[in-house]
Amino acid sequence: MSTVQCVLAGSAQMMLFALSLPKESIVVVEGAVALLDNPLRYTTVREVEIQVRKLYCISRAAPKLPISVEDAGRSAEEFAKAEAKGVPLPCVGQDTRLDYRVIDLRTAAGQAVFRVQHQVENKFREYLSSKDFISIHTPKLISGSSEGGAAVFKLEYKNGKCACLAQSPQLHKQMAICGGFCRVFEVGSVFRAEDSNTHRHLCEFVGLDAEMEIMRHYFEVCDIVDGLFVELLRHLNENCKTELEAINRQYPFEPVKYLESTLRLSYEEGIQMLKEAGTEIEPMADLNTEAEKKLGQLVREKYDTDFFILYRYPLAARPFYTMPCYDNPAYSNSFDVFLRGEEIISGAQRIHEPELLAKRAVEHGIDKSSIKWYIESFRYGTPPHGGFGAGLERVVMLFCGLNNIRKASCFPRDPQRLSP
Ligand code: ATP
Ligand code: AMO
Repeated sequence: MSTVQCVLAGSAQMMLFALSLPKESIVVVEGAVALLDNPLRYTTVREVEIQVRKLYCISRAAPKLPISVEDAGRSAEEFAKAEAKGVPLPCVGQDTRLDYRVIDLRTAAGQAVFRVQHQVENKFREYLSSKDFISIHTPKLISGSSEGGAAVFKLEYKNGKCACLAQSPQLHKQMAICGGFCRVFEVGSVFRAEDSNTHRHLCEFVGLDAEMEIMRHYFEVCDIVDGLFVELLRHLNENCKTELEAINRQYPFEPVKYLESTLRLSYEEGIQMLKEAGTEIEPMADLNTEAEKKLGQLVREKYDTDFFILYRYPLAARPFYTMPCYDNPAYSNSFDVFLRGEEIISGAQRIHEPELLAKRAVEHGIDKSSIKWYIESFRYGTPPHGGFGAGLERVVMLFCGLNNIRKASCFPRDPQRLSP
């Protein structure tokens, strides 16, 4: 989207008509394009203006809009200047923006965030396709929970049956491997009923998932993540300069620091770094948000990167389908990936042995009859395999340094919001 100045060069009647048009009305103009001697500071097309001879209104906006694009799109610099002058500008709150999302999305930053998101999704597909992954589509209505836990939306299905909205494509992406596809990926909706009123949790998000056969070690999955994300970060920096500038004007952020070969730290090394920095930490539990942030900060100081892989998590902190480490089953063949001190990806090798899988499901309190079809799939011969899942909105939020995942979702769904 770009902005160009239009100068009315027609009749007085046309001027009056133009003045009667409310802001945000859709018009078609006809006129001459003129080169400008003094490029305009306030338009994005700076070299030219249109001298309008004819003006047609295609869609008239309401005379009074609930929020204005100008207010919703003010830059951090404008706010700072107004503050310094002692006349603070009105600030459009997050909920108001989301209530009137179609107006909020018209701001330069609103447009830019979703163009970046488009690039992330495209790169994910393109990179994995180039590595022989094929795209699949798994069902979103399933008979049991795919990640375990209570965070699942249940609904009435047909013939007295109850269905769950898939919390991830986990079970079916693994079953695609059982089905003889060596490498698959999916871009699809994921539903989580968790009551997480945080800056980084949604009830519905877009999952970027992949699953692959592995030959020797689950680091083969980490290698794919590494190659994909290093290429993605480079691609976004090179190809989204205008978008990143627009976002930066409204929501200032530092560019992401990353290494050409992604840093891999073991969970134990991570815990050690946290302990040495004086953070109290339970060594065999998952990292809480605060510990993740702290570790991100320590890694940045020591290794000069905002992007790293933390592997070999305690088994107790991982879902039931995660493969325990062969040398010490208290740990697992799993990893998380962090960007600016927050998790953007989870991945692991999976258990491909049905008895162990059933045992682990029961230990996690999962009714194994609800996922019998999944466990049975491993009785017919399955290669060792692993994969990973990222949240599209979370990747965009953290890459762009946004403070809230709702800014990276066109129409976010959270525990409080089911519309627009
Ligand atoms: P994953 O599902 O892979 O773990 P995630 O980033 O959503 O991905 P969670 O396990 O949901 O991770 O949460 C990680 C941490 O985030 C938790 O340990 C907790 O500290 C914090 N967290 C999650 N939900 C909430 C919440 N509703 N309120 C406050 N903090 C939360
Ligand atoms: P996990 O539950 O960690 O793993 O989810 C994978 C990634 O999805 C994103 N994410 C979310 N984004 C927005 N709102 C949420 N409520 C939310 N929850 C998770 C995060 C997270 O890293 N099946 C495994 C993946 C795998 O092992 O292949 C899974 O779903 O970016």
